[in-house]
Amino acid sequence: MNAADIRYMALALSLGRRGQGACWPNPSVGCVLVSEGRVVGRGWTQPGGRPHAEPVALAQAGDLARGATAYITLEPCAHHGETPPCCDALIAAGVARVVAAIEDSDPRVAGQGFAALRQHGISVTTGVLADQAARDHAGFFLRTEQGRPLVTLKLASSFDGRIATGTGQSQWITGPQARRAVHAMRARHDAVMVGAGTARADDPSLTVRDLGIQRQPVRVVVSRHLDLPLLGQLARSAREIPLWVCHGDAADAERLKAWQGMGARLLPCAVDGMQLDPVDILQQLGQAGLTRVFCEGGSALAGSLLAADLVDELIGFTAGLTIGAEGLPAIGALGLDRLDAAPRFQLIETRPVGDDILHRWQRAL
Ligand code: AOF
Ligand code: ZN
Repeated sequence: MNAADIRYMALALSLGRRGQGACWPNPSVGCVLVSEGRVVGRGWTQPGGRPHAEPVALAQAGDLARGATAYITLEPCAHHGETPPCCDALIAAGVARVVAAIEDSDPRVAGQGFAALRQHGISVTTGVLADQAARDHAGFFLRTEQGRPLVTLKLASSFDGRIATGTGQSQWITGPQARRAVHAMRARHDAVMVGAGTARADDPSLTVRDLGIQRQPVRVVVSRHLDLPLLGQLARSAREIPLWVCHGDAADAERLKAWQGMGARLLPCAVDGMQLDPVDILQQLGQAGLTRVFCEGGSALAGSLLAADLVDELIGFTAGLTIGAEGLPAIGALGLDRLDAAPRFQLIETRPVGDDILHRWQRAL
């Protein structure tokens, strides 16, 4: 590993991030081909998950791929899926060296990609910027290893952590720049998820607007009884943009039929006490293919995910206003007595966004 390896891998990682939110259930991989100190090919996993990153970069490089070094953010695949193995494509193109960030956890690949390359005399270096790659591919790894997607929990609140007044007024606590930043964050996730209370109170559309993206994230509403207005924004747009509803077994059959008729996909989930089991919600979403879910509250769903230790990244937008104790707290009850049992996160970023403060926190890996 040398300084150039790190520089080109950083470039490959930034390309890979471009596909986040658009490739599920596949990981969004980046690939850079370098020949004689010059970048001759760049690729990332295409919308829908195919083609993979490597054939895109190889097609760009053409004959210049012969003898080149390939920087790839994930071990190249070795399996015959819907496309031929990327290993075979790298071998056939005459690539001399492969630098990969991290091994693929898909059992169809899991080390076999590296082995195949080495068998063909290609020099393989692994582990370059592996920590960053583990973060970027965390959703894919969580799904293949634990069956659930990565969860980012975003909350926009007052200085004192409230998301509405006592009378339920919530629009708008944070400013237009923060809302725009939220749209960009939605676009980097496979799905946007809210609880039923938020869907009723805000009547959100949960779409990405004004960013010119090709593929809208799936909208997920968690509603045990499916008691949501059929004339709301979500229901009205269910034919154009996927809308999935997680519900319990006690949900009224007529309502289930009505939502299905509107174009929603129903995901029955296990009930745990008074609420849907957050572990099962995420398992169902994982089974349906999601790798990265952006949860925008409300307080009950946020509390239930946090209490079950299912939040991987916390994003706060904090506004310079105070609402007071009558207001609705951003996070519902966690049932904690002891501070040492409180979910703790590491600060990774803080910056002003318009008149608000953005802060991002990650679960320790
Ligand atoms: C790569 N480069 O850009 C991606 C890879 O269903 P398939 O046939 O498209 O294969 C999906 C698997 O391929 C996925 O589970 C992961 O192991 C790998 N993804 N591999 O070499 C890529 N997206
Ligand atoms: Zn591949």
